[in-house]
Order: sequence, then structure tokens, then C-alpha cells
Amino acid sequence: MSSTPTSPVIDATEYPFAQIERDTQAYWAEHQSFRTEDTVKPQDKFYCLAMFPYPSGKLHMGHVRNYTLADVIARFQALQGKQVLHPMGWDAFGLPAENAARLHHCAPADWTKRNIDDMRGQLQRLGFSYDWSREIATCHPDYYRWEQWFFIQLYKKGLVYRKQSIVNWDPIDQTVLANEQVIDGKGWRSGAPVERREIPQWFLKITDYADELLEDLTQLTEWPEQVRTMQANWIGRSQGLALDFAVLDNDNDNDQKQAQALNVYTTRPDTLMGLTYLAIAAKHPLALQAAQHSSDIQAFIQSCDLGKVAEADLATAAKRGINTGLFARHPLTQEKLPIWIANFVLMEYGSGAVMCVPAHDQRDWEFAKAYQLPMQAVIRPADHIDVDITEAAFTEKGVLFNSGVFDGLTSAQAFDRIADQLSQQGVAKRQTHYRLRDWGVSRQRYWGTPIPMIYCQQCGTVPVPEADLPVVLPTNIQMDDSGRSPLHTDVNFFQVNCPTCQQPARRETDTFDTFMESSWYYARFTAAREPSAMLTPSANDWLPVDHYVGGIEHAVLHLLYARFFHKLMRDLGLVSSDEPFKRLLCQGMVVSDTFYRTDADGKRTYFYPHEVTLTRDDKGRPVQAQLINDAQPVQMGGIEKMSKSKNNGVDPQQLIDRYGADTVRLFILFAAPPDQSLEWSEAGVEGAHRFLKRLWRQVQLHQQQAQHHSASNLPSPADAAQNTELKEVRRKIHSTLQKAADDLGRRLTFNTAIAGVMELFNVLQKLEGQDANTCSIRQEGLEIIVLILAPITPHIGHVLWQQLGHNKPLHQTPWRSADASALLTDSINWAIQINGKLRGQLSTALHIAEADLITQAKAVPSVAKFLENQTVVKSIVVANKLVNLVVKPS
Ligand code: ANZ
Ligand code: ZN
Repeated sequence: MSSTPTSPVIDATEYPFAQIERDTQAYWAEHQSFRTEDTVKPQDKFYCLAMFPYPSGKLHMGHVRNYTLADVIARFQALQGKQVLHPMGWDAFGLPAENAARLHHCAPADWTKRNIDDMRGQLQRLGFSYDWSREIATCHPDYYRWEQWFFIQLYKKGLVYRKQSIVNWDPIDQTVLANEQVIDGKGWRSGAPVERREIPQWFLKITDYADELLEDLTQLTEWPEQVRTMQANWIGRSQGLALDFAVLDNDNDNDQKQAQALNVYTTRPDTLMGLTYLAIAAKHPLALQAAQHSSDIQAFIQSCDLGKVAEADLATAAKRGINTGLFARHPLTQEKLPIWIANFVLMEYGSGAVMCVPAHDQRDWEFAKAYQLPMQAVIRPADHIDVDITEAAFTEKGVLFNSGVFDGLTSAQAFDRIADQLSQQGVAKRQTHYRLRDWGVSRQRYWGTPIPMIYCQQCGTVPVPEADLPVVLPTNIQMDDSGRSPLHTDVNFFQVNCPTCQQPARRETDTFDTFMESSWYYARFTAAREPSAMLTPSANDWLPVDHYVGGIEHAVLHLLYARFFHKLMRDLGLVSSDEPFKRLLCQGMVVSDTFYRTDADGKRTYFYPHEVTLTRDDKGRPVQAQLINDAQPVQMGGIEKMSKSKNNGVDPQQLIDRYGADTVRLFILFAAPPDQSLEWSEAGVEGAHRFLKRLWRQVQLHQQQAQHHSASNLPSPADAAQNTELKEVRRKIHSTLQKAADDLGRRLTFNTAIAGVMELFNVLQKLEGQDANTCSIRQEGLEIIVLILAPITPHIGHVLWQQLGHNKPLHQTPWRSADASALLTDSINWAIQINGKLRGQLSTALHIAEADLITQAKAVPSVAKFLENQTVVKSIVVANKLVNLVVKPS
């Protein structure tokens, strides 16, 4: 052994994790071990990214899990010889800083900076392999100036516009509230009922990209299916038909001269023969026209104005309406159909008018019931001759009946046939609609990126000239109690001269939605050190991100906005790829037990796990919980996501202090597969710690024993595997290695890789003997364990690797591939079945003739006893695995 460890001498009897971790982290920092260059060959690169945190002040277990998963992926790829980009930053703007600043009488910028410093320290203690030279904080002008620049480019391209739009208005505090500041319809601070106000706001035209955002989902084959479905539903593309109906005047129903057209949007032209009436929105021009002759209709329209308007409310609200007295002609049957005004029809969707098929649409059904309008079923399930619509509409697709020439067609066939026929008649056009709306990016908050626009009496809206960027957010401010943005009263900020005419003008005081910053940070990391451009050509070296890791709560908005930004950047020539994230891993939640008591008002008080003792049944399941303080029972609330409100969080910092970062990492990765919820268990943490302690001790022991053999004396492991036992151990070493490579790289089941390591470790521990051959195999086994654990517990690995005699640091060690010859076995273990039931085992030499195999199989005692009075009629052999004897009574 060339054992002059370069690490300091460490007490061999215990596991001095604190020192190991401190020294190893110092080594990485000193050698800039994880710094990446800007340029890289595409085939050599791997970009691994975890969703950056909001700097709330303290890491929680969810963060630790997220960043540990990403770190394993990054470190494993580095061992595969990739140049890995693994950056970290801070999603640093947002409302909590304003609230905290108000509470602690400080400036949001100072509060944020302190939190960043604290959390950076915590991340460093966990030993993540970040290139800290690329750290980004989105609240820094070096970052957001490029967001402002980008917004101006989009403005010039016509992808940005300003429009009146509704906000939550607190009438007491005289301020706009964010949605999360509205609690049960009341202002969070004032308690006043929140009003809806229309103010001008900025929008990004994400709807221009709706089709591409939907269609490119098919490229994202390495994303969870669930996330792709959620995005598709959010975009909500519906294919339908815009259909014109001739409107007939009541008195004059045959007079086509004055017929006008009523246009409706339908996604179900297959139901056309079941159409019994039409409905229009209260604000529809035809409704207003009808109101001119009827005070009842006028009154109804007014009453709709007062009602609720939210789409979700309308779906459940009681259906109300009034007959206009007008009729429409069915385009196929020429039948006269009444036109109603109905409260469930939205003016903002489609054309504000609906063809109503009460048999097959639930809203139409409820409305028809309320006003005794006729129903006609025309779609039946494929396996029925009829359909029952007495209790509810039948809303599924199926087969047409009661539909004349269309009878027997499926809904899909009928869609096309009816669409074609009506198009030929010139009364219909195929149309596509989206649920997705343009992205409103204005926020009336202080702590965000200033929107770089100026309003001039003369020139209108003028973008800030690029030379004047960034528009710096003043940070030396005091938040007052109202929650109002200090920008609104800061004349130094908003008083400017118009860049075009030089006359006094007013700067925009709104800031961007913080989703803007998180939509492009992944790209900025490729040019984080670049002061003079948003991105550089090296963006194309590194992008797309090869592996993105984060929470499922970002499945829709963040990931959709980032995909949108990527396409915008592409269309401005800044990147060349179509999608930002190649592979996506959504980690499961971290959950743990909850305990509470309910007071007289029904309010729950939650207790921390350490305040409670549990009684368990003989299966170890908790049956009762008591508060330690008063020895009285508390309720067990079951297992829930760790949260402050339920007091069931575990502070990662305390764990790191007590057990070390490697233990925390090992436990988190071992306790569950990445995408499943992870149930917290102190016992599990202790188990992980004990394992590392044993590994540490084993390597120390091995080192002492191996001192008797000098390195040149030890045979190579392949030569050392002389006897069956050593061969078997060596086979185990290499099969564990082979499986771990697959678990860590492709399957991402870090838990099974760890389980494999633990099994192998047990095998090695049972290996006795201190001869050169045994030492050589043991050395190889320990090396493989340390190598597999290198991405998982990198600190202990770093030191053990040196102790095992290596001068090159572990994180720069190339991964080893399993030795194929070690995987070969001399024997085969056969399962023996009789009529498909397992009856025995047999071990034979590798190459055995089939006839011999069957003879030996029959002779196995546990098999032979089932063969008495039976005749074997057939023997089936599955190569290297199984013999099945088919028998019948003789
Ligand atoms: C006839 C029909 C029959 C419909 C049937 C549905 C089921 P999506 O898929 O979300 O795009 N609709 C159209 N415009 C509307 C409006 N302004 N307010 C309320 N509802 C409106 O929804 C399209 C369907 O919603 C359309 O298809 C229309 O009702 C209704 F068995 O037409 B359907
Ligand atoms: Zn001007």
C-alpha cells in the first residue's frame, strides 16, 4: 500500500465527521474543485440544475432533499468524465421581504442579503458541488438589467402590450394587494372587503406561443408524464367550430331579409341534432338590442351585472335567464329555436353565445330543467342503444342516434362530417381556442424589478433607452405600515425627463412579477460572470439544461414561463435550442408525523415531535401520543408535508451539527426513491450514521492489516480471486458496481444503489483472513464502495479514498466499469418446478447437457418426493434459470 495519507491524522476508532467535512470542504474551496469554464465541447458537457431557492433565511428539509438529489446527479456525471455545470443562486425578489422588512423595521434589501449569506453558509456545509463563481441573486442590478433589456426587445417586437385589467384593491390601505394578501375576500392587514379595480397593466403575449408550447411537449420525453399533462391542460387548446345562425324576428319568422347572424363557438358539432335553444351572454349585443323593447330584459341584464363574475363561480351558480323572444334557424333542419339570455354564458370566451344541447351539456341541462326547455338525446354510449338523461346530461363522446343521416357515426367522425358540411354551406369555420391567457407581469409591489417604461404627455409610452439601463430599484428605503410601495411616493424615482422630447415625464412604478426572474436564470448561469451582455455564445455550449430538479408545485407556471422565455430568447437569436430543460425530476415531499390538541373554539395547536412520547403496538405502529410536559394525550394528526404551521418540520442545521452532512445526505437518499414522499425518521438518520461509522472503522482496520503487505506484494484482484469464496465476493463487488451505475445514471434510484452498497459491505465484513489475496479483494471492495458513495457521501469518501492509497482526489477519479470476467460464475442455480410450482433448487456446472440436467433435477430430494406415482410427460428448460417438469399421475 502506498499509504502516506495526505489528510491529517484522524483518530481511527470513531468517525470524526465534523473534521472530515471541514477539511474536505476546505480542500474543494482551495482547489476550486467545481469551477467550470465558459466554453465546453457539446459532447463533454453536463448541465445539472436544481430550482434556486427564495432566500427566506433558513434551509428547510425540502431544500435539502432537492439540492442533495441534484448534487448526486452532478457528481455522478463528473465521475463519468463530463464537464459539469452545477450553479446556484437566489430567487431574491418577492413579497415576503417586504413583510419581514416592515416587521423588523429594516430595508428589504438588507433582510434579503442577510438571508442569502446565512443560506449560502448552510448550503456550503452540506458539501454541494456548486460553481460558486457563478452565483446569481436576481435582486442585483447586474442581473435584472438584462431582464429590463429583454423586455424592451420584446416591446419592440410587439410581444408586449399594456391593457386595463382587474386588480385587488384595499380601500383602507389604498393599495393593490397580491392574491396571497387577500384572505377570505378581505385585505390581510386592514381586514376591509377587497374591491376589484381596473388599472393599466403590462402583458407578455404568451398566447402567440400557445401552439408551440403545446406541441413541443412531445419533445420532452424525459419529463414526467404528469407534468406534461398539466401543462397541456393549462394551455387548454380546444378545437371547435364557429357557427353562424340566422336570427329571425319574432313576428316575422319567415322574413329572411332582415335576418342577422348569431355566431356561436362549439367544441361538439357532433351534438348539433340535439340542439334545442341558444343562449347569449347578458352583455351580448343581441341581448342589449332585445332589451330596448323590454323592461324585463333590461332588469335581468342589470341583475347580472351585480352578480359574481368569476368563471369558477358561474359554473356552480344557479342557472338564471330570460327569453329574448328572438329565434334562430337550425342550419340543417331549418327548425326555429328560441334565443335566451343566460348567466352562465361568458362574454369573454368564444363569441359570447352558445348553442345549447341540454341532453349532452350539464349547464345546458340545468338551464333547460329550470325553464322547461325541450331536450333531445343524440349521443349514446357505443355499447348501448339508448342513453338516460333524466338525472343528468350525458357528456361523454359516443355514437350518434336520432340524427338522421349521421346516425351510427362516432362523435369524432360526426365532428368532421358536420364541420365539412356546414363549412360548404358557408355557415361555419373550424376554430381553435385556448384557455391560456396572456401573462400579466405588472405588480404594484416595491421589491421587484422596475419595469423600464416612461410615460410622457407628448410621446406616450417610451421605453427606457438601453444606455440608461439598469433602472435601479432604490434600496435605501423604509417600508411604511400601509403595505404601499414606496416607489409610488418616491419622486426621485418616478420623476424623469422623457427620453424622446426631454419634457418632464413619469416613470412606471410597477415592478415585474417575480416569475420573470426565474424564467431565464438557468440561461444566465452560462454567462453569469459576463457584464456586457444578457447571454454569450457559450449559452449554446451549455444549454439545454441536461437535468433539472425541483418541486412539482412548479409544474405549470414556472416551467411554462421558462419554456416561453426560452423560445423568446431563441427568436431573438440568443439561444439556438427550442426547449430549456431536457430531463426533469420532480422530487417528492418530505413528510412527518403531526400532533395537536383542539381548544374549545375548535382551534388546533400543533406540537413538535420532540414534545411528544409515542406508545406503539407490537408491530411498531404508534397507537397513542402524550405530551411530555403534562403527560396528557394529544391527537395524532397523521403524516403530513413538513410545515411551520404544523410544527412538524425538522431543522436541517441541527441534524448536520449532530450527525454531519454525509449522514443527512445518505439518509435522504436512502429513505425513498426521489419522486416519492420521504417519511422523516430519526431512527433512519441514526441508521445512516451508524453505517458510515462502520465503514470508517472498517477502512481503518483494513489499512492496519494491509500494512503487512506492501503495495507491490498484493496480487491484482483478478489474480487474487483464487478460491470459490473470493471469487464469489469479487462477483458481488462487480455486480454491485454494475447495478449502481445504472441506478445512479439512468434509473435515478439512489436508494437501491445504497442498498446494494450496504449488502456488499456486509459481505466484506464477513470476509476473514489477512493473506495477500484476501487483502487485495477487500481493498477492491472498499474502493468500489467508496466510489459508489462518492456522489452521495462525498466528504467521508474524499478522506477514505486517500486512506485507501490514492493520490488523485476522489471527485476527479474516473468511474470504473465492472469487470465482465468477475461477473461470470462457474455454476448455475436452477429453480426446479413441477407443473409450474417451485419444488427445489439445483446447482450445476456452467455447461451441462440437458439430459444430465433433467436427471439431476429429478433426483433432488424435495423434487423426488413429488414424483412418486407420477409420470413426467414433458420437461421444459429455460436457459440458465429453470427446469419445469410437467407430470401426470401414472
Ligand atoms: C355545444 C355543446 C354541446 C357544447 C355539448 C359542449 C357540450 P371549451 O372546450 O372549454 O372550449 N361555450 C362556448 N362559448 C361559451 C361562452 N362564451 N360561455 C360559456 N360557454 C361557452 O368549451 C367550449 C364549449 O363551451 C362549447 O361547446 C360551448 O358549448 C360552450 F354536448 O357547444 B358547446
Ligand atoms: Zn416625450
